[in-house]
Amino acid sequence: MLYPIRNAFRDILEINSLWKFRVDSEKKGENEKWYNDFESDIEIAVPGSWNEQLEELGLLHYVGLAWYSRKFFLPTHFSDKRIWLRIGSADFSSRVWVNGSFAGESEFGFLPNEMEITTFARAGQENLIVISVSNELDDDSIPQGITADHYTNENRMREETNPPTRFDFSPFGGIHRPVIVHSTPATCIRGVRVNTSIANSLTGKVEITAETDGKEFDSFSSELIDAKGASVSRSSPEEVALRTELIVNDCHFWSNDNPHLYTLNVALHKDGKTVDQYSLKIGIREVRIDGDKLLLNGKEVFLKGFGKHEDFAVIGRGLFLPLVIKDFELMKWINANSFRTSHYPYAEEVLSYADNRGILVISEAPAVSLDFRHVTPKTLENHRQFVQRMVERDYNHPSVIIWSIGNEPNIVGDEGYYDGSGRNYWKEVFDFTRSLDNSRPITVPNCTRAGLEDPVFEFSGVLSINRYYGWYEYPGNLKLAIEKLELDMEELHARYKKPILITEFGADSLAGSHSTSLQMFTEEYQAKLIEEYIRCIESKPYTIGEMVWNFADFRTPQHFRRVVLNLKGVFTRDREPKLAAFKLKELWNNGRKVF
Ligand code: BDP
Repeated sequence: MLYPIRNAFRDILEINSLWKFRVDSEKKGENEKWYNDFESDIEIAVPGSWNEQLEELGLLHYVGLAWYSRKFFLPTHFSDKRIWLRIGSADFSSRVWVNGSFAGESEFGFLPNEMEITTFARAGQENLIVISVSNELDDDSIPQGITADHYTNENRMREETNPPTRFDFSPFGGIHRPVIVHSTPATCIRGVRVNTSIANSLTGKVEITAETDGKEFDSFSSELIDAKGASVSRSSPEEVALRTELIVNDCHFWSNDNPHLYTLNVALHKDGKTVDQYSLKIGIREVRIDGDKLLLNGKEVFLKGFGKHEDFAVIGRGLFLPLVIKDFELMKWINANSFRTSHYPYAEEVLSYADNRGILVISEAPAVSLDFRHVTPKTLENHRQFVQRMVERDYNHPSVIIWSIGNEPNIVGDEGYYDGSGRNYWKEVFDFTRSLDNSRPITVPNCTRAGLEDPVFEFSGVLSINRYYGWYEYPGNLKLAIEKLELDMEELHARYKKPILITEFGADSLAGSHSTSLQMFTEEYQAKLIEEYIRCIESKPYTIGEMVWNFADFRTPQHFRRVVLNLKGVFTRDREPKLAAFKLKELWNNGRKVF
C-alpha cells in the first residue's frame, strides 16, 4: 500500500479541517439514509478524536457510532484519472459513501482504508463524502472488546473500567489521520516492496518488486537518486518483469547514527513514454539477530527508548505534526534511539519521520491483551489480516526493525491458554508473519501474569517482557523488584537461549510530587526505579534493550487506579520533563551502556 504523492502523473487533495458531525447512538443513520447527508450543526476537526474536542457535548467517554460528512470540490484535471479515497485511519471501524454510493469499509483501525472512487466521484464539481465511524470492539475484533457484563460474569468487577476496555488506553473514536483524495493514471503502480542488504562494506543491494493495476505498459524501470539529486543506480527501462535489483557502489548505509536516505523512483513505460511514476525514500540497511545480539548493518545495537502512545490533549489520537516533531526532539534530547508503537501501528507520517531522524521502531499490531477464553476463529482471521496490512504498509521503512504482533496475551492468567490452544494460535500468527517478512525479528511482549511458560517465547526471535515489579507487584520495594526481574531474565535466557528485550518497566509519578524516602508516585521513586532496572538490564550480556513505560502521561479509561491519566510518562502529557527524564538523559548519555 503506497502513501499518496503528487507528481506529473498523480495528484492529491487533502480533505481535512472541519467536517459536519452527528452522533448515532441508536444506529439509525443507515436506515435513515444519512449517507445522502444528514442534518447537524455540529462540526469536528479532522484529524482528531471526538472525545476531548466534543467533551462538552458528552462525548468524553462515548463508545458507539458517529457520522462525518464533508463537501469538497474535485478539480477538473482529475477527470481523466483514476480516483482514490484514502482515510489514514478511522478508529476502530468505518463505512464510506461518496455522493450517496457505498464506496468501502474497514474493520481495521489504526490502518488506512483506501478505496477506488472513480465511478462515484465527479471531477469539476462538488462532491459529498460521508463516513460512519465506530469505536466499538467485540470478541472477534483486533483489539478485542469487553463489556461491563464480562466483568460481572467473570467476577472481576474490581478490574472494570469505564468505558470497558481490555487495554489501558482511551478507546478514542474518530478520524485520526488525514483523509486524502488522490489520482493515478489508468495503469498504475499500486505496490512497491524494497529489500535491502549489504553486499560488502562499500556496496549495497536493493531488490525491488512492484505491483501494478492495469495492463497498458510494456516496461518497468527503477532508479536510485542520492541526496544531491544525482542518479546512483538504475535498471534498464526494457525490464518487463516487475522485479529488479539495483547495486549501489560507495553506498551510504542507513543507521540510527547516520540515517541516510535515497529516493527510489519506479516507473511504467509504454511505447517509450512514461505512463506512471512513483517515488519513495528508502534506506539501505540490514537487521539481524546473531546469538544474543541485535545487529544493524553487522554492528551491535542496544535499544534505549520507550513505549509510546498517540495521545495528546484535545486532539486525542489524531495526527498532530507539531507533536511528532516535539516528541522526536525530546527523544534525541534524552539520548533515546528507539520506541515501540505500543499498542497499534502509528501514523505513516511518524514512521517516515523516524526514517529521517534515525530512530529505530518496533511496529506493533493492536492484538493487546488477547483473552483466549473469548478468542474465536474470526479473531484469528482478523489478526492475520491485520498483520498482513500492517506489514504491507510499513515494509519499506528502514526505521522499522522488529514486528511486534501483539502485547501481553493472557493478562487474565487463564490456565486454558497453556493447553495447546495458545501455542497453536501463536504458531499460526508467527508463521504467517514470517511468511510475509522474514527479514525482521518478530516478537510479542509477555506479562508477568502469563509467566515464563507463555508460548510466545517459543516463536519470538527476541524475547520481550513487560515487568512491573516495584509497582503492581512488590510496591515500593525496589530491592525485591530487582531480584525478581533478574530471576525472570536469567531463567528466560537459560530456557530459550535468545536475546531479551525489556519492552516495559516503569512507575507512575505525579509531576511535582517529591519525597526524601522511597515513596510511590513521587518523581524520585520513578527515577530510582528506572535507574535500578537499567542497572540490572545492562548488567546482562543477553539483553538487547530497555524501553521505559511510558514516554509521556496518557489518557486511560476510568478506573480507581488511574487519576485520569496513566502517569508513567517520563514527560507529562504536555511534554514537560519529570525527574526521570533528566536521569535517563544522563544514563543514556552518548548511547553507551553506562553500567
Ligand atoms: C502493561 C500494558 C500497558 C499498560 C501498563 C500499565 O502493556 O498498556 O499501560 O501495563 O499498567 O501491562 O501502566
